[in-house]
Amino acid sequence: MKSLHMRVLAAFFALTLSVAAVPVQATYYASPDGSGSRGTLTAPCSLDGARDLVRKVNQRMTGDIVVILRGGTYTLTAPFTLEENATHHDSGTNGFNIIYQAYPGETPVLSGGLTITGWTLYDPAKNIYRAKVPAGVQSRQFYVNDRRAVRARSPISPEGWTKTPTGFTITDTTMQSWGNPADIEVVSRSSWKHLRCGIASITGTEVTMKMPGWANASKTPKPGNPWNGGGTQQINKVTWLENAYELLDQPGEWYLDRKAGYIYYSPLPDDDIPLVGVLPVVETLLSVQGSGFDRRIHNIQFRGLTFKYATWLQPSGDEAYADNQAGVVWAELPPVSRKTPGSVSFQYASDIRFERNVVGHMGGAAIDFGHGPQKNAIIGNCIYDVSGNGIFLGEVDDYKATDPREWCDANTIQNNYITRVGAEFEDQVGVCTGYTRHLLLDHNEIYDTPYSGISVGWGWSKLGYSHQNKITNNQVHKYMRILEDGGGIYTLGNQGTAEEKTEWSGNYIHHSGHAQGLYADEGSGFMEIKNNVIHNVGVNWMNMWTPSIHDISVRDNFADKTNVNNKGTRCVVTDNDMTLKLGNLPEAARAIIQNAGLQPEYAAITAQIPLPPRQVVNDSDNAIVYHGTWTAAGGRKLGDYENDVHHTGTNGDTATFSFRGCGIEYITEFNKNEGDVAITIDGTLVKTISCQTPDLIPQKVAYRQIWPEAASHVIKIEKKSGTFMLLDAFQIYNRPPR
Ligand SMILES: [Ca+2]
Ligand SMILES: [Ca+2]
Repeated sequence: MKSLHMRVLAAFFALTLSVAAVPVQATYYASPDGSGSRGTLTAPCSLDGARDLVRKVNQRMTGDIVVILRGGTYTLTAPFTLEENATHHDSGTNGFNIIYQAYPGETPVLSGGLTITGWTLYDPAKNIYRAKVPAGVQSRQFYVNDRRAVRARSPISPEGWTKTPTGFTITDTTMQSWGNPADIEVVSRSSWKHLRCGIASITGTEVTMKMPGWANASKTPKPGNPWNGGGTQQINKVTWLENAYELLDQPGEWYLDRKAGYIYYSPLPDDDIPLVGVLPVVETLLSVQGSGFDRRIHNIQFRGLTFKYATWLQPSGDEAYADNQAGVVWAELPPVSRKTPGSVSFQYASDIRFERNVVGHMGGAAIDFGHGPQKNAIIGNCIYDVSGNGIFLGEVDDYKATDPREWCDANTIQNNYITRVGAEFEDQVGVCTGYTRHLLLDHNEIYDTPYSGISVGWGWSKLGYSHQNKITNNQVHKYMRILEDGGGIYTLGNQGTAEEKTEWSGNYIHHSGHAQGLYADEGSGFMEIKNNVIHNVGVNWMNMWTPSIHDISVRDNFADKTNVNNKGTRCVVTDNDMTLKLGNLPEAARAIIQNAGLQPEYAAITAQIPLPPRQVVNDSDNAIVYHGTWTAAGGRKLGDYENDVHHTGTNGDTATFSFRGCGIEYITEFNKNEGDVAITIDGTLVKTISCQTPDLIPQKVAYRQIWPEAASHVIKIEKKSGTFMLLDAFQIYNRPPR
């Protein structure tokens, strides 16, 4: 075993040296159960212990210092902290780096989660299980089988709620006797905003809300530029109620009774019993902090680390979640702008490299670089299942900064895979920046978001120092699934000068909800938008809706429709091909599509996301290959999965889907005008099924095949008869059903 380790290690260092050709001054080892102060391979220390060893030798560095983390879970009760201040100096020196990286072939996980076991069946009629949690534990998220559970909630749009200056009057007189009324949250969707505010008390039919959260969420502050545009959206209606035991009535819902110290959960059909859950209880997992623009933290790198399970508790308190836009909220009175914090947090940081890490199951934003970040590189990370933004770069309140030391400048965000962000706060996006200059935002893939994919800039106006950013070669798809008034790529505020413009090019934007493709919002100016491909988006492929948007050139793009909204000033839309057909792509469009998103050497990072027991792949997914005369039909309101299907009326048309798993389901509508569908698996015709029924049955599992082991397979469906064949979704089984 040891000799194998040594061989792996020798190969690893040979690689490190040959690639980097940088001398290594010292190497230390940490492990989850490490202790002491030797920090060797045979006697590793704790993570804090390794950092303390570095502190003794990093003031006059002669080479990089490497801290190697062995695999396993580092359970945190406080952030792992690196600092640059009067007391501690954790930066690299003399231009060398301090590198925290995974031991080759192993997976170190920094976790803020508390494992919850000891579940007993509490309410057999409702199938609700219960477990004890330590006194005082708080969280807003809970996971079973690596799957985010649903915080117990009401159905959408509960009846009988009427807004008042201090909250609501309600018609339900039983609510005042619920167990913990002061833990209930009102959740409201309002165009591009997602707002939350806690209930302070319920007396009879009078609901009083928490302050100052209610003041900021019920009448949106309107201080104008640079804080807010036409920001009139606010809590006017209740979209749903959340966080009461009385709302726990669906499989997959959970509730934490923090007063009594119990957590409740109703399992999904494929959860393992006995249950094992994880409750994130730490807000910040990694804290890398300088202490000012002249005392930055710098020259530290992180590679191959996994950060998992963090929470963010501010929305549970009196400040609530008074959304302004994209994860920036109003707090305090009079209101100030505040960012959703990152669980992986870098403040006053320069020359940081955060590369090939995994950040998942986060309760706020995943990664935040605040307070004048400069020359940092966020590269090749896999970011998934985040309550807030995937990456937040810069600040929204530094528009007055004229000192270049204070600017967010020259950062790189490249080849990151970012998916299922905004899981709790639906206004949050894949990558969000405040004011920023010389940003390279390139070759990222952003998939499955409730609002915009990328949001660059702030301020609704000419103010600020944003300048010459490059938003290039990104793929953004399945975005704007829930909210409205956003885009695949969205900018706010001025972005350059006539000589030095911001550029959007080579991006591939497709499959949105009710949304714009490309969206230059208020104040956006001095931009060149060229060579992008946009299809299957909800509204315009290019949106410049008001005269404050200025000096933008939109040319040589490809789109599948002619919808452009141009009310900007000196904005030119010309020489675009708006006749794009997916089945017959021009070579230039095909090249843009091929090139956009993750580069080949980063393609494998997507596989680091833990698979749920099952996974639905909607008919809109571009992994499904359609052959023939198919039509994508959205907004049918017939009970389809994600309210859409593909359909064809031509016998012999096919849809083919390659997947890895141990089971597959073909999900479609059954109806009277449908006929036979032939199912082929891995090239062999396995069955011909009839989809004809007298009455419509949506989301019908028409075919299911289960194998004992996961492997790669191809399923093909072919129309044989009837007026129509439909495809609503496929469902993959990642493990056999119980
Ligand atoms: Ca419920
Ligand atoms: Ca569907």
